[in-house]
Amino acid sequence: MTDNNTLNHASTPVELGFSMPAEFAPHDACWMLWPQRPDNWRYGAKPAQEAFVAVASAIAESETVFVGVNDDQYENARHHLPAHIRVIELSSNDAWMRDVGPTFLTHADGRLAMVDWEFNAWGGLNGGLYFPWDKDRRIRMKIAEMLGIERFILPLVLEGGAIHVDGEGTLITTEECLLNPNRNPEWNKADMERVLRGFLGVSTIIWLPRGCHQDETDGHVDNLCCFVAPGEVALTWTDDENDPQHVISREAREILENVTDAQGRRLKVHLLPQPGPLTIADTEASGVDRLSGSKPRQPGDRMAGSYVNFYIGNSVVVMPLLDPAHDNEAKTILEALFPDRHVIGVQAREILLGGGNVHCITQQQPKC
Ligand code: KQY
Repeated sequence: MTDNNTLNHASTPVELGFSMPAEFAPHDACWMLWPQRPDNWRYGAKPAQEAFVAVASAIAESETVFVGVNDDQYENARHHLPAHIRVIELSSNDAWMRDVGPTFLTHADGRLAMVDWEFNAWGGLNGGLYFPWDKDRRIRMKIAEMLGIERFILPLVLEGGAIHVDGEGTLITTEECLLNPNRNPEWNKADMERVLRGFLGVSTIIWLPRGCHQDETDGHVDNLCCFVAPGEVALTWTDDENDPQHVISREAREILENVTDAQGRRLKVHLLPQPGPLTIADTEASGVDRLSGSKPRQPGDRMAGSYVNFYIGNSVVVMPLLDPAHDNEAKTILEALFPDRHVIGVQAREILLGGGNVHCITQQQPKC
């Protein structure tokens, strides 16, 4: 296997024939991590572990699921996860595989590769969510070793949840995240577009201004908006003009309805109702250890709950259940958007309490 830093090479992954497929293209597997840190997950992560088991089990209905676990939790994870889920020792600082895992690339000749971005725990020492993040930074390299695939190293801070692609040349992201000074202060927008084109095989980049209100990732697009098919996106939505999310979703909708994608199509925008608004309860905040260097959880804080944060598997869609007042409506919409897949709702408030949701804790490995 080559340790291939393409910045020092003549060819980019795209020049070599690689590109990033859409999430709705066929998968070989899904990768996850096991939650355990008590300063992010309440009660020693026991309730979150139950939710992760439910997500892994739902995804495993249609693809192989690997769950990476720190050694001190290995036996516990192996005990709680069903036998057909592949539990491997893989050290991490937390459990956000979307962000610390590989961005996989495929080649028409059947090869799989990955982009290994830089990672700084969502903002480094300038607003990042924990310190250190050294184990997280080694995850992509270890997965490349396990799979024996090429790893294109790119020293651009980017988390997987910050981008969505349609596999036909279009990428969606947010300025709030990618252009945030706590990620890549030395990169301008044009530099960034150049490397995204060269590494992912996209030609059209749609920049939305901001992600969801109070999203602690600095506005990951995967909580706001995602592709559900070529030329079609889902967007989190509230009609309540007094809710700060309304203006964020409205400005995104205006952009999405007026852009042309890489194939020259106008996008069809499907609206998913926003759950809640959801806030952290006293009993939930009090279950989280207070340690210096990690983000405190305060009672009453608004959480960035969104039904857009779902995972598209081979024959399932795994969606977060977050609010009995809106869960059924959101599920019905997703069922109409994915008529060939079984939409499975998973109780996901415990994942949201940790700062993300189903999409953030999963990473698909495409079929080659
Ligand atoms: O939403 C994500 N992609 C990750 C959230 C990280 C939260 C860490 N507390």
